[in-house]
Amino acid sequence: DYTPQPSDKFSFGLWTVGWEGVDVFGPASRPALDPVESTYKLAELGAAAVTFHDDDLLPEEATREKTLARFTQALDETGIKVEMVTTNLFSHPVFKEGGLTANDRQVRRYAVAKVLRNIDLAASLGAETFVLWGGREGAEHGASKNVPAALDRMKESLDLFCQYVVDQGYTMRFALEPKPNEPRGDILLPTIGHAIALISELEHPHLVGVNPEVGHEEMAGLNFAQGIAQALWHDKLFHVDLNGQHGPRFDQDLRFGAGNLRGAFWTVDTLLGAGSDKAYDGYLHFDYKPPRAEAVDGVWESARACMRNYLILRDKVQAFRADPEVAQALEAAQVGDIVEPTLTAGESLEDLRSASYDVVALGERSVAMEALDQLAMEHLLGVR
Ligand code: GLT
Ligand code: MN
Ligand code: MN
Repeated sequence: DYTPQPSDKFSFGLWTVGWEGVDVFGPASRPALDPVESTYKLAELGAAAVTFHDDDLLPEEATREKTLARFTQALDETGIKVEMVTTNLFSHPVFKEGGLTANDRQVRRYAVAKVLRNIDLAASLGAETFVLWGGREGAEHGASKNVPAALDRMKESLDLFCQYVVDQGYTMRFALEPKPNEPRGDILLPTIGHAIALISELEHPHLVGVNPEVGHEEMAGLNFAQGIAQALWHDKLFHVDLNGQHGPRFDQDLRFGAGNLRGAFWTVDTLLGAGSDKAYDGYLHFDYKPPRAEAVDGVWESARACMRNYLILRDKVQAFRADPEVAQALEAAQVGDIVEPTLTAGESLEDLRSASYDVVALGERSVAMEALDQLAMEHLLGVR
């Protein structure tokens, strides 16, 4: 059966189940949940870890110590880990024009201070990853943001955070979360590729990777599985936000498996290594929103479903990869041949240039990829 176990390493943002359904057209449709109670509930459902923004768990100074004590007690009692912590640099109006890259210098300094305080908290709870999602880092107007200077400020902040972690002897790593738009009209570091390119300009690039979210790449019309495959190739897939999305529209944050189901199949396949040696071994973190129409029962049903859908898809993917007919189809499609270098060691370019190529025959060759894909489809549809 598809009952999640802590060894599956499922993790949930406390803001996910805690979303009250506030949207641009209406107020909350559900009561606020106590994040400590949610931690017990997620443990009961089989999750291994939780994650949070400073403001999700500790919204005010007056109750900070008391809530932290209750929260750490919940961690002790359930065995739940805090694998990742992140900072809210987007809700308060102070961040309306950005946090780390706001034009206003005071805002930027306040944002850096808010992150630093939260890094200390993350370290004290043993979090391995610190996510930075820059939802307000961007613009609506062409002239309103000097993009190169904003990227300088992004780099400056990340360099400060990395140096701080090194100086404190913390072991956590940072993960940048790309998103193309929403809430800003256009957000800086809109895709996995943009984020990885920025990381290569940092002072401590080995401490910074990405936290791609399924829906965010799909909002940009991109293939999530291919995106995380490239992140894995760069050794930059430090974390992942799993959810569902129906193509390019507003950020839907559906439960994992909803929306683009075929995409979810290839996402799980890629996380498992897609038959190669580059697999993801971090936490499987769900960042979704239980639909506003649901009451509290639907919140827990959707959380359970995220994990269940992952386990079902893991089963399907493993069956696909173990199927002897799939092995033959992969062979027929020459999928394995691509690992062979185009120029053999010791060969010269002249060897390659002077060889003769039967271009007509090569142009007419079978690639047998529909047959391969149909096998995947049939595994997914449950008829194999
Ligand atoms: C916010 C956003 C998510 C990010 C979170 C981390 S906050 O809910 O929509 O995609 O992962 O800051
Ligand atoms: Mn999202
Ligand atoms: Mn996310």
